[in-house]
Amino acid sequence: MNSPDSDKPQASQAELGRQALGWMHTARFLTTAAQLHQLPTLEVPEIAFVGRSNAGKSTCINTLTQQRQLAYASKTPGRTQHINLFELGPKSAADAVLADLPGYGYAAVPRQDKLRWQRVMANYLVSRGNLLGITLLCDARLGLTELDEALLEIIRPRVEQGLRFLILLTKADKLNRSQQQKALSVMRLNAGGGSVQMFSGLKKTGVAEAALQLRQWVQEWHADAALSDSTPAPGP
Ligand SMILES: Nc1nc2c(ncn2[C@@H]2O[C@H](COP(=O)(O)OP(=O)(O)OP(=O)(O)O)[C@@H](O)[C@H]2O)c(=O)[nH]1
Ligand SMILES: [Mg+2]
Repeated sequence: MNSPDSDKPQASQAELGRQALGWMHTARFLTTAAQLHQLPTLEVPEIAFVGRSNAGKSTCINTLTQQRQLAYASKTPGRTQHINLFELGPKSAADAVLADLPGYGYAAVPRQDKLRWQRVMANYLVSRGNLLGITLLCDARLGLTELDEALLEIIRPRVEQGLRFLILLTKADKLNRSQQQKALSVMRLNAGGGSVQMFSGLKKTGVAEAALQLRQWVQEWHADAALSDSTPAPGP
């Protein structure tokens, strides 16, 4: 049976993509933290960008938000050394936060720092209360590396409990069409059913799709929150 809403004109996918990009463009710097306990406790849902050093996390955030220098992207691996938070939504009523995390696997980082950072990151992924979803960025030419797989193991229990999860294969511009298809198929097989898509900050591939996906997660979160606010507490 049709719902009454089905008579309303549906916004086209392109229009929804534009709305999602408009929302992304509201991003502004919130805060930075070297350690977990320095992060503010937030009520709004948070989406973390994780992946190997140099995978393109900061570039992805700049591309999605259409801001050239919001997150610090650099040719030198290991540039992002703090957790940087960016707020989205109306100025006086932020509705989501993006978290740019330092990358892992950069060989030139001293062993002690590497271990310290791996601990911070594992703790973040396991314990961050408002974490809604994770965007894992992998260089499309490299696919999943051992460290990415270690990360997948850390987050598996939370994904099973409903944590959203998206893999972006970055630097798609470095691959031709058939190489892209192959990289997608291999990753979909390895990711065991999770969403996987191509992304290029250079060619702007997959930008609206990724923005739409993240916006959908956040809209679902807010719809669930509104529902649980309006549901009366169970009686005695
Ligand atoms: N060709 C191409 N280069 C890219 C793309 N995205 C990022 N890069 C380049 O890759 C390098 C690393 O990008 P970043 O965005 O700083 O990577 P990151 O994952 O934030 O790195 P860390 O902060 O070290 O963990 C830079 O030289 C970027 O210009 C892309 O889509 N295409
Ligand atoms: Mg970075």
